[in-house]
Amino acid sequence: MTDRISLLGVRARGFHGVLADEKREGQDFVVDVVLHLDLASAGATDDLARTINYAEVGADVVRRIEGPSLDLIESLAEQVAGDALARPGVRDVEVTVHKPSAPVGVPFGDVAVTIHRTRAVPVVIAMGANLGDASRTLQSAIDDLGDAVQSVRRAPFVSTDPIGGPDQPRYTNTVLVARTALAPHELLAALHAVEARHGRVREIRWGARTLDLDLIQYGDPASGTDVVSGDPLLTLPHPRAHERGFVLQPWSRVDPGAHLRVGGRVVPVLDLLAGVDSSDIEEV
Ligand code: A4P
Ligand code: MG
Repeated sequence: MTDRISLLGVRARGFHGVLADEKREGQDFVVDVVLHLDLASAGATDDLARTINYAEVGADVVRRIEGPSLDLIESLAEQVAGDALARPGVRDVEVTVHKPSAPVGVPFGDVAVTIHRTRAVPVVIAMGANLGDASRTLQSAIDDLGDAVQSVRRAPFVSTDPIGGPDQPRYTNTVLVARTALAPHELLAALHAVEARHGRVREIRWGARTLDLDLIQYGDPASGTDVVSGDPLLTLPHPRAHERGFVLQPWSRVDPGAHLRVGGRVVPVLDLLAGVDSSDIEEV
């Protein structure tokens, strides 16, 4: 993706530096921020709500420059990058902090640090299949996810009784914990594309399928950074995950400390698992 918003040369007075003089007298800092995000829908709709308001980014930067004194401009750059990545849709950010009056001891034009940070949101994906060579399909689906996810860890494959739907073969299920730079709807689109590649058809609800990929959770409920959505096209967290042994059991194997938001509560996945019947679940 090449779309970006650049806000260059934001200047304010701050008190950052290692020397006592710098902390007392202060000096000007100049910050450049380059945000990488998808601007297509803002461009097509002319709607400010679908992009990032650069005035707000500028105000964040000034707040950080004028904020509590730091020793290093590296730390200031980290704070600015963290603020930018917390804005919806921002995948990547490049921040340069200039300190043109730094005590360098020789004549110089500018001194600056530049950092590049990528959003890496923790996500949980449940996988299921009960037609064809299910384990093989699941393994190749993980490979097909490609750049959509990073740092992927997979639970053991489990064989499970079908829940709901018509008479159908047992399922093979697993769970992935990973990180993504994609927005929730972009990640769901990537999951649907992988399902389609493996011949998924949607005819009967809860019917047999070559591959099912569900987004269980986006963000971390333990730190309150998870996305909660009642949108039927993408409900988060997944509305049935908390009662499904075929999700909870493998999830707890790959991440025993995991939590899931259930209504207003954030509950350890191991506690949820203890409350469901998982006697049908066998590792394969
Ligand atoms: N959708 C909304 N929220 C989400 C989400 N968080 N993740 C929408 C994924 N999709 C979400 O899904 C239907 C629509 O839900 C999608 O178009 C999407 O926009 P689907 O995958 O076409 O249909 P589905 O999987 O049949 O329905 P659903 O409601 O996701 O079913 P469940 O609850 O996932 O159950 N038994 C065993 N043992 N193992 C299984 O894996 N799976 C199911 C499916 C039933 N029984 C099972 C298993
Ligand atoms: Mg599904």
